[in-house]
Amino acid sequence: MKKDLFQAPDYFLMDELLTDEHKLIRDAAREWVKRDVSPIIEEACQKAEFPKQILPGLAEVGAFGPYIPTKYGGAGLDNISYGLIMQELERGDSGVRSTASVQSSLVMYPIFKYGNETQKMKYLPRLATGELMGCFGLTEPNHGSDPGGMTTNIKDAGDHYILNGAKMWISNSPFADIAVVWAKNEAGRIKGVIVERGMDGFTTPETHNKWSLRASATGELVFDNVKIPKENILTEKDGLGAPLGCLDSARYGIAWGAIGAAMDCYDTALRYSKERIQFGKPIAAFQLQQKKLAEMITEITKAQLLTWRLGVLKNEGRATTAQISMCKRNNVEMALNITRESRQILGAMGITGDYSIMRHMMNLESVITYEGTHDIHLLITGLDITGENAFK
Ligand code: TGC
Ligand code: FAD
Repeated sequence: MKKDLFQAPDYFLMDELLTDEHKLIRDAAREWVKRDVSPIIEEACQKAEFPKQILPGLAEVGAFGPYIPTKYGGAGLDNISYGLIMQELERGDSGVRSTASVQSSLVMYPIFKYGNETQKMKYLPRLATGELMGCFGLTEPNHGSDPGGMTTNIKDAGDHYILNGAKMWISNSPFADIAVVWAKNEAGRIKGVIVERGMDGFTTPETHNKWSLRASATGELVFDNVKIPKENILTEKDGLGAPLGCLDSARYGIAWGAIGAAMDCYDTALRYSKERIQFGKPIAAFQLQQKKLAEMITEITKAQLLTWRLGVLKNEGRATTAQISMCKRNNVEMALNITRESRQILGAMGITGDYSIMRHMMNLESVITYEGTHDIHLLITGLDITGENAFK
């Protein structure tokens, strides 16, 4: 992997919309990615290994629970700061952002929102430092887009519950210390359960042979009569709306993250096009290459503006599920298109690990599927504007 020369595109002077604190937080994450992620990420990806050594750094840049109050160990930041951190992490690699998204939005968020005070004090401070790592189990082998059909279940056994079932495609599962798992009770009501590594009957087999998100660990969660203490059930909210509420927060982070991946590819392609000489001049001087680059910066700029506005709405408590869906869907597709165009600008070099583009492209094939597929987000918009439910 070449030296990380990244320079962030800011065509519409978006920096002027950020506070000094936002810029400080973003720049710290950007510098950390350059120093500690870029030099090691290509090898981790080639070896299909999650680089665990980056966990303390992720905690230091505030990537674990940025918006969780300081009382519980979080950084107490606003939603734009959270988004900017996700943008910078995904600029490095979607898998790095994934680890932080899961920890923040899918593990800390449900404990913060739906847990009682004892649960918050027990888990959140240690999740914020990365001493404890978590994962989120919603998807099952037979229920992906339709999580409401889940069959994982808990049964009341007096002073504890018994958990049975299996979750699949779970980020961080192979090394997570705890899992926030969604399961139905006898009445068919979905409950949040905190499962701890070491509980009898709980295993986390790793999923191998991925061509995407290779630097992120993915696995299953298997529950075979796992005895769950009653104090491990999230008490403050249940029903499908509870896990879906967490997804709003994670999808918001992904919307920002995808911009990071797109910016990295654009910046790489722009630099390459100025240096690569064919037919006696830089390829940047050919109209066809300029078309690609000009369209890329236009799409990045549109996404930056859309996403910043979403962040403002989220800070005001006004961002809707449908707005978040539109933004996630738009930005991930935009980023994937940019990986493909920028890969072409690099010619054959674009397929090598000397540059980050192909890795971003493969990663984004997961990002466009997880946290709601591209189709599901379109249908969420469709339902919102027409009032007609086309899911079922
Ligand atoms: P539906 O009938 O629409 O809703 C059921 C109940 O939930 C409420 N609700 C929400 N509540 C809070 N926030 C939201 N965003 C909500 N969306 C819906 C809704 O009001 C209802 O409440 P109630 O009280 O009436 O019961 O549910 P449905 O079964 O029709 O499904 C709708 C659909 C398809 C949109 C939804 O299920 C969906 O989003 N499917 C996609 C599944 C998905 O995104 N899975 C992601 C798994 S986690 C993951 O991928 C992590 S990757 C992480 C990484 O590595 O970065
Ligand atoms: P399916 O739901 O089977 O969909 C297959 C196709 O059918 C898709 O194109 C979809 O758009 C389409 N489709 C489905 N329903 C409809 C409909 N009603 N109308 C039109 N088209 C439809 N899950 C977790 O719980 N936790 C995690 O940490 C997690 N991490 C992940 C990490 C990776 C690397 C990946 C790839 C996935 C992860 N997931 C995780 C799972 C992810 O959320 C699901 O893959 C996703 O929700 C889609 O489910 P599925 O793969 O079962 O596809």
